Amino acid sequence: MADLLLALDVKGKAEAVRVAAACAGELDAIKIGYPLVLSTGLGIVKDLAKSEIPIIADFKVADIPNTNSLICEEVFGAGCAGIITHAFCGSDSLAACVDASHDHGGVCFVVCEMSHPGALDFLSGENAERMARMAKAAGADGIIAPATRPERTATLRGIIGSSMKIYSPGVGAQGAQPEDVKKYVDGIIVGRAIYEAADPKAAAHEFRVRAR
Ligand code: U5P
Repeated sequence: MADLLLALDVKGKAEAVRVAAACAGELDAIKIGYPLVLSTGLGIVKDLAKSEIPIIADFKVADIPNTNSLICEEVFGAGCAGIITHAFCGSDSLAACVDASHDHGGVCFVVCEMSHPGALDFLSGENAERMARMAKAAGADGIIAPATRPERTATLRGIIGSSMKIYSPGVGAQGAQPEDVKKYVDGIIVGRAIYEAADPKAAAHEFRVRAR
């Protein structure tokens, strides 16, 4: 049984609020990222707070420790409940993100293996497994692993164990189905297949039921 996270990659406050309101009651969290925040500013977090579900900032943080901490301060100061970071900058950069998240009462998820085909160049295989081990050692709350490669997500689950969460993108527009990964993960992340649907609430409802 997996939660449903909406990847709200729309542009502008009006569209974001429209989709979030339409999906009310069907979502367990909303994931925001650069497309939305660059078009609206971080104030969008307060605008989405009416949804009364956690807002997770997918900023795939990838910098030196001090900069990572400063980014976390802004994200959690804006009202986000969680942040998604990269791990490839190394254990000190990752620790800065995890620690800053926890200092602000938030959670930190770590990208280990990405869902798109190009992930096979760097963000997969042994690199992903090393990053999963690093995420566990850093005390991260969870990892991001691909619904498009369920066998890889199963492998990463084996590395982190059951005490950390896995959120999994790639369901819908990228071709994966909820049934592919739901037994390995705590949440599926769905974007276009919900926010581009003629009836986003119905689409969200269907994904939520299928993820259960
Ligand atoms: N995302 C991925 N794959 C990853 C990590 C994150 O797709 O490995 C994010 C995308 O940035 C997007 C969402 O926000 O998950 C998937 O959207 P969609 O393909 O369902 O539209």
